[in-house]
Amino acid sequence: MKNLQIKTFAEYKKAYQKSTENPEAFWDEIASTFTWKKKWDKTLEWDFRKPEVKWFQGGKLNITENCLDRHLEEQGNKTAIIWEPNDPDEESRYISYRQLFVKVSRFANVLKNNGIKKGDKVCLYMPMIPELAIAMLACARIGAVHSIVFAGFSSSAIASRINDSGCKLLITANEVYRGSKRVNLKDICDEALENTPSIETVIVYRRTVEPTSMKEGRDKFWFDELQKVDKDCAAEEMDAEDMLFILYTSGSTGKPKGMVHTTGGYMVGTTYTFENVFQLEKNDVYWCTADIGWITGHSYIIYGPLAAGATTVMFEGIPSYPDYGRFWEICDKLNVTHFYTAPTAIRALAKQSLKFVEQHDLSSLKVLGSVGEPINEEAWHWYNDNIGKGNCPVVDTWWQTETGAIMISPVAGITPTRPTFATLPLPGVQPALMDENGKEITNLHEKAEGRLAIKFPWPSIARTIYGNHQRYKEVYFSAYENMYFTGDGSYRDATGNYRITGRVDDVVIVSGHNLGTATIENAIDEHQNVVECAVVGFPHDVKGNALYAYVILYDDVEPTEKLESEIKKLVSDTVGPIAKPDKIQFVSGLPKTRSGKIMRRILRKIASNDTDNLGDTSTLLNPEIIDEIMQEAKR
Ligand code: 6R9
Repeated sequence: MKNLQIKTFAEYKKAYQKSTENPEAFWDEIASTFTWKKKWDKTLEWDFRKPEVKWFQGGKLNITENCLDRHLEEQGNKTAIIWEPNDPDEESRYISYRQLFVKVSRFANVLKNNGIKKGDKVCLYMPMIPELAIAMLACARIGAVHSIVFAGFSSSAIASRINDSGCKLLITANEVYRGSKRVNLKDICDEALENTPSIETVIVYRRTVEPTSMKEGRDKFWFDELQKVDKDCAAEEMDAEDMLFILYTSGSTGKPKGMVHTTGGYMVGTTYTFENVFQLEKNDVYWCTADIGWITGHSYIIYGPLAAGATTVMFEGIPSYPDYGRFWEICDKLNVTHFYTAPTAIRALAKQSLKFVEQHDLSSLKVLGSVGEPINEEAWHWYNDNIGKGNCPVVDTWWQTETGAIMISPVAGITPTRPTFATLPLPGVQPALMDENGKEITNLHEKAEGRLAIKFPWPSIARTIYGNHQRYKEVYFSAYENMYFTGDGSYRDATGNYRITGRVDDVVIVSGHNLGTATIENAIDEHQNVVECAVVGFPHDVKGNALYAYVILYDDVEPTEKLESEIKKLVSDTVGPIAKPDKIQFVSGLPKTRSGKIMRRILRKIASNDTDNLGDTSTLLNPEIIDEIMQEAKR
């Protein structure tokens, strides 16, 4: 694989050109560097109109043989995962490729022993501990499909995800440490399990010594189960297009979308982009601070880095505990060379005294990465100057759960960076900037703004929405003919560099988490005193965006602070604490179009205190409501 790493700007250009002139030959060469049980017959078959995308058809493989087995001979003793606990006084764990291989194989046997077979769905609701990595790879080893639910989500969010894909088994931990807090995950699972008939077995890892409530016949302890099996587990033969995992992401309707990723293309896409964007060398230590519950953790803590044979850090805690120097302390302690985080974390840390940075030696750092939302100019410079000391290229990587792998990004040290720009598409990625008439803006030498689409398939594109191919077609393939629509707006400069300007749909990114406003509205509507509501995002210094809820109450209900906190709690309980609105304004009506649609554009402007030009309000049914809302807006 290493021989396919781009090493100069000229090589980047050459690779890019080849990838557009002959995408099949380009990806064939890359795919050939992996371990396949049988080579594929056909590189690509696609039709975005159906939509259908198939890569490496007929190829047989197991992704864990690529992440584990193939490294054993040459670097079995190399550290695969360094685990850093929440509490700095607890010991770090170093797991070599050989140890990880044994642990994964053994736990794969636990899954088998509990009746899990190829194609079965397994839900993981776990803290950031090595057992999460082990469990996900164990699923992949036997061809079971993992569906990881971020361990900050509520019981009803877990239940709906389990039910959507019909998971048979749930893996969780008794508790999780998060800063100074301890959260009982098992209790949250138990609540979810009241409404999840498909779950037959629950496997519980004991993260703490606290007593755990266990249901006879259903709940089993991780360690007890390990005692029952041996350590050898042959890797299941998977078709390149067999499902590897489902990961739920917010959409603009209430129901989250279960994005389906398949085995071969996802492996090739994540590994190729990992190696090229970050440019790791042999003894480097790579740390991505994302949670494995999100796509960034799937692709760039686990699959990409392990397939590339890298050392990947997993951190259990949060950036502010025990103090705001924790990230930098870890970089210093573990000699981190590559550090990949989100703008929301950078902004939060940039607000603190510089002494938290200066106390630690950051000289091991070589490359910095950013992902999850647009990075503003100030945060970019703070990161570049204070963390990178001006010596580390900042790779601003644009991509999505749906794209599986990085799409637009600098190649560290090789292609130019530019503050707030994700810059150029990686080889294999053919972006298209679309104007308001739905036409592609083809002149690459003139600056332009529009919506971002992709013209040609890449190997790690999600293949469908689980159980709802029609929705997949509507959301991604109906905005523009024969193109994938990203949902993002973008600006392109006269040298072809892209800057992503943000979502153009009803998804708001709060602290790097994608939240569908419809899901939150549904939660608020559940309150007995609420008639109707509308939720929008507004700019926030640290979180990037925060949520503003406009709520209509029944006539006989007094708007009180108590009611406000009840509504916040309701959102927190049904969606998760990250979805709690910062501001709630009680209103007597919402601006609506004649067809009954809430005009969120106006509500967004009011929430952002940007009311000089509200745009065209002539199509409103009730324009008078705007003055009322503006006068009482919460600033
Ligand atoms: C990987 C990930 C996807 C959305 C995406 C866009 C935003 C991600 C970005 C970025 C500007 C970047 N986004 N990376 N915006 N610059 N470098 O975050 O996936 O959680 O599915 O979010 O995040 O709006 O459409 P996901």
